Amino acid sequence: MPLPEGLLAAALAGERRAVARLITLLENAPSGLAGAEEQPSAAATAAEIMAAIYPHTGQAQVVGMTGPPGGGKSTLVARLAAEYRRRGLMVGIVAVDPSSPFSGGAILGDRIRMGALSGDSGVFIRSMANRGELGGLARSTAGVVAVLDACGFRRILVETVGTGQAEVEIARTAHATVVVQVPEMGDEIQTMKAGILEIADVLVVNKADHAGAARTVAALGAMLDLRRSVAAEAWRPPIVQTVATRGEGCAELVDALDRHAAYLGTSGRRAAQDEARARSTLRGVLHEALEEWLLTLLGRAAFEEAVRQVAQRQDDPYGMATALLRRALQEAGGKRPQRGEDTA
Ligand SMILES: Nc1nc2c(ncn2[C@@H]2O[C@H](COP(=O)(O)OP(=O)(O)OP(=O)(O)O)[C@@H](O)[C@H]2O)c(=O)[nH]1
Ligand SMILES: [Mg+2]
Repeated sequence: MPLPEGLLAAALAGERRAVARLITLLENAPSGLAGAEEQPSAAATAAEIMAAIYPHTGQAQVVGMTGPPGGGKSTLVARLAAEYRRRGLMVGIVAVDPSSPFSGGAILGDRIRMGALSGDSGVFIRSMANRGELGGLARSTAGVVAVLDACGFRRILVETVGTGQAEVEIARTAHATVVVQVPEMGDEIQTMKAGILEIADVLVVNKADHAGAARTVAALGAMLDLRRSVAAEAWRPPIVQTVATRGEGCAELVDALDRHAAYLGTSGRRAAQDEARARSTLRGVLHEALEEWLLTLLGRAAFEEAVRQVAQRQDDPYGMATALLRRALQEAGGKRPQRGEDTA
């Protein structure tokens, strides 16, 4: 069943209730991919929703915000959103919470922290729990971002705790990644995973009202110089000091992000990024489509049996995958095409 016309129109016009409903619909929708089991569902499929919204996407600047727990990401996101609002832009905020069973409290905390924005119809806030499934996280985050993009939110801020894998996923979704650090982590910075600097387009030293901010800025700068002496890069991530609780440095942060966006455009990086994102999304959907097609044709029980046989080493994963694909092709065709038959 196609998406209700009224809902789509209201969401595209940026009406928050409709946007929220569209996101929920997308999250709970059957995939609707070709070959997937026909579900007697009254709801629109993810495929239908995507087909409706995708032509409207591509306008938003998506900014990932990552860093250690308690570093001030949520406070900063709220202030950044306020700064964007001052500049007349609609802002979407997606808070991804990685700690599954205990996420309720943290999400509630973020809601309260961002409370000042909740009366503003130009701001949309969505918290999502990462249930530990990285693929799922990436897919649903990308889905929410796509809806917000289509619905006119020109800046989308995605907050995630720096736990290693999650922020790499965010970096894949975002146009820019802001890595938040706090002062008095001198030793930790030395041992900080190189990966986190790799993904930083802008570095923030938040809680700059605390002692040691200058030392942290210097340490980060030294690390950037070290990296640049190894690999020549056109963009040197600027280091912005902020006091998120007071909103200090937020205009500078927005300016730095604008400069980065301009750099992406003029350097051609933006086009390359768009292509990389399209590639990874398409691969993800194809993967999902192929798996659904296979499970629909063979049945889940057959798949579970295959899993059991691989686990018990009666077959290897490649051999089993080949066997499953062959059987699915056979089922799909009703019969196996004989060699030369299709060329006759
Ligand atoms: N002194 C000071 N405190 C700050 C600053 N920014 C944030 N805080 C405080 O730091 C605490 C954590 O802030 P949050 O914004 O929740 O940090 P977070 O990184 O979102 O935390 P998690 O999402 O739980 O990882 C709160 O008590 C904030 O008020 C700052 O610039 N200076
Ligand atoms: Mg937070």
